[in-house]
Amino acid sequence: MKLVTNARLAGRDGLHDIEIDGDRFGRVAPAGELAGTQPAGAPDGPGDAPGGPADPADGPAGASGVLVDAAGGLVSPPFVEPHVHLDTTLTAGEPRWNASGSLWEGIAVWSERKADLTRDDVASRATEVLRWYAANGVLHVRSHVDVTDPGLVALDAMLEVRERVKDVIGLQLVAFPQEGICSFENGPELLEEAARRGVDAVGAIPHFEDTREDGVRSLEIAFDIAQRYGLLLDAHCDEIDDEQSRFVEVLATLARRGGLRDRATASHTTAMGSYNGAYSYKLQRILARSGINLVCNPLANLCLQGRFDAYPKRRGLTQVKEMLAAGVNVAFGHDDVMDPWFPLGTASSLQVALVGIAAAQLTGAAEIDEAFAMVTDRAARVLGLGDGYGIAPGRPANLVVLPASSPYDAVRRQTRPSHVVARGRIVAETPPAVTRLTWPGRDPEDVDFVRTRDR
Ligand code: 17E
Ligand code: FE2
Repeated sequence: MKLVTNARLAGRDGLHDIEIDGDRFGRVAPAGELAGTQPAGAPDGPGDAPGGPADPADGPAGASGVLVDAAGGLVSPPFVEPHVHLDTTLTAGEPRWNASGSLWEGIAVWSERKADLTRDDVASRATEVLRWYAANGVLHVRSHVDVTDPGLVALDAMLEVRERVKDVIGLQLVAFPQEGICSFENGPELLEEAARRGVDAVGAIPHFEDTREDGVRSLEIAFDIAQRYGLLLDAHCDEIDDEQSRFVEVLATLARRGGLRDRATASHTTAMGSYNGAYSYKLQRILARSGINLVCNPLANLCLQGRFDAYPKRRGLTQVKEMLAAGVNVAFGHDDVMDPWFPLGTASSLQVALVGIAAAQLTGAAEIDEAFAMVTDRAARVLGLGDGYGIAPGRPANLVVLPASSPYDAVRRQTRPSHVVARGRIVAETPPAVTRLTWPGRDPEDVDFVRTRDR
């Protein structure tokens, strides 16, 4: 039995100790109450760096060992990435830069790059970014994989990667028909072959199909495959600044009538940024009744959308605030790390949350907490993790220790986790960064961006 001690937990007063029994959580109790532990001296303040792993020589003899002393830092279930493309990652500029910055040019550039794919190329880029995710405390990742490739090269590579990383990261794969289902040669057959080879979810891209009818048909095909193979569904849906792109109502209705409900997700849904008030209101009800999830990808879509507008230029994002208020589960995703659609990123969920807050205007105190939930609990719901997620007895022992006093503080100061624990083992450690300020005429002092009053 090991312990994470002196943890600040969201929604609970005071500090707690958390038992870890092998790769599972045991009991959670107020600090010092579990057998063999001692309450640490009161931590000095929220900005203090957590200390652990404790020197074994410090531990009480014969008692449970301290795996990490969180020293009053925020301990959270790990971050969850609900939407990224790991087969395209780290290809920005190959074979050429996306000069217009539009989604459409991105798809054309990727189509050129796709011709050169090998299994090693895909696996090594995806693995590198998964290392970044783990270092940032993101231990569950849903990746789309382009299956509009007669050789399914990326798919086979990603199936192998999913197996190789499973001791640290739970990776879900979505068969994503980037160039269409109905509008691509053998599109339906490739999608079904991907289901047969073992993806977790089926995708679609109705707004990219040649006709509106093909768009509807493509969703019917995707739902049919998902249902026959017992898979989740996650479609790129209405990723266009066209107020007439309304496939999300079709997706939600198929999910409700077919019973897939919260096992279905509509990603991007950027046309919502252009819907009129009357239709938006009607849509809120359709989506809430269906139980589907939405994933908004603010980094990518703030950049991709509005490219064909003069001023005023539209934003092109999911109606995050309104859909949350209507009771729809909405999460924030990264979408891209350095590829033809978005050239930046370090696979950090806190960076996504910060940009999401600015993009969706989630600036109320409760809304900032909600944005943190959108890269943790809400994203876990998108993946359908159920009791495979969260700090509670019997669940997989995955957590992050953030040197922060609250989710608000973690988002604002963009604190990387001091410790990441996966399946009961420490897999990443980040020592605190210290900036020394030497103001002319004053003694040097350290600046950690914690508000003096919060110390
Ligand atoms: N493909 C697509 O259709 N949309 C995106 N945002 C990305 C790939 C990243
Ligand atoms: Fe995407």
